[in-house]
Amino acid sequence: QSELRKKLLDAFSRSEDEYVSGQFLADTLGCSRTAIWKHIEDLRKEGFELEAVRKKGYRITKVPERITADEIRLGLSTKFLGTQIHYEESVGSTQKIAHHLANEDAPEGTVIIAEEQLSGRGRMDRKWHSPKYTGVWMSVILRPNIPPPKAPQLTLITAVAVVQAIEELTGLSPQIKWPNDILINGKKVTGILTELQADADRIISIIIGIGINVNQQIEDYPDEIKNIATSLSIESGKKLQRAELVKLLLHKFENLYLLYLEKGFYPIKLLWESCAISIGKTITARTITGSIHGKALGITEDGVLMIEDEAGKVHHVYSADIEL
Ligand code: BT5
Repeated sequence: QSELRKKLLDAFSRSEDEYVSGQFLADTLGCSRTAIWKHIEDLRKEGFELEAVRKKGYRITKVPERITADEIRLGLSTKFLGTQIHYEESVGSTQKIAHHLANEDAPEGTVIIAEEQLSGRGRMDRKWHSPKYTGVWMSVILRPNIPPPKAPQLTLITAVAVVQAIEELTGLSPQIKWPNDILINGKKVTGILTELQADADRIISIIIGIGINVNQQIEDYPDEIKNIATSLSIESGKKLQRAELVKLLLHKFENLYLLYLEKGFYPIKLLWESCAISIGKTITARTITGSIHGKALGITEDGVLMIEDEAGKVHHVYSADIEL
């Protein structure tokens, strides 16, 4: 299949801006013209734009945008985040690769990014839908010198960075749903997955997975998430440059992370609270041990959610799914 794809793209490359006839393509690839039509449709699905003119043939008018390491490096203004970028067309999960690289002593700030994930994952082994060329599916390796119980703070730092990057790129105003969801108009546009490699008292590495829906349209979503998911393109009505978003995100993320290492969690907490939706509202938190219903008071200095139930008792919630 990839052999045929290469031949097809070579034929277009050689013809430069001229039309390439269906018959010529069929001869070159050694297949029928109907098969060529299917190949062309596949290219369209991958983001190529092609013009088809009767009697002349096909012409590529736009090649899809990519998020290769070079596209991200071009104009990247960070000090250490993204100095090492591993780019892949298709992977199981960028988290898995990141864990592997972290074990091989990859430096802090290493980024793994893929065009597609075949088994992208959320928390508790839930699935993360990561179709090709439409989103940002990436993992970042950090090695902060903080005690393991503080690791969940990194999820909140990441969430603020994602909000800032989306705001700057699109002018939209995303909101954070504790702990790891970013919503626009009540629908999920980003999920964050923070995983830890640690000893009892020391963090070896933190792997932060970030999935941002960028250019998907509603019909691209499977039924089970159609009503709960959205993308930046759906919300802004524009097609966006994913590499620009990644650069902005790495820049914002590095600034917040350095601020955190220098000044602690308090300044992050203030930023986080200013874009959180659940604070002050009555919510239900489903944890592994049961549900807590009450008013979300805010987060503690450690990033733990505080909920006051009807009897006035304040619960500290470390991990849960929130229903508003
Ligand atoms: C998350 O989990 O939201 C964390 C998602 C992290 C994804 C990134 S992508 C790069 C890195 N590599 C990975 O393999 N993962 C990370 P959770 O809070 O458990 O939410 C999962 C739920 O979100 C699913 O059960 C679906 O209901 C929903 N969902 C799945 N795919 C979605 C999508 N593309 N957009 C919005 N919602 C989605």
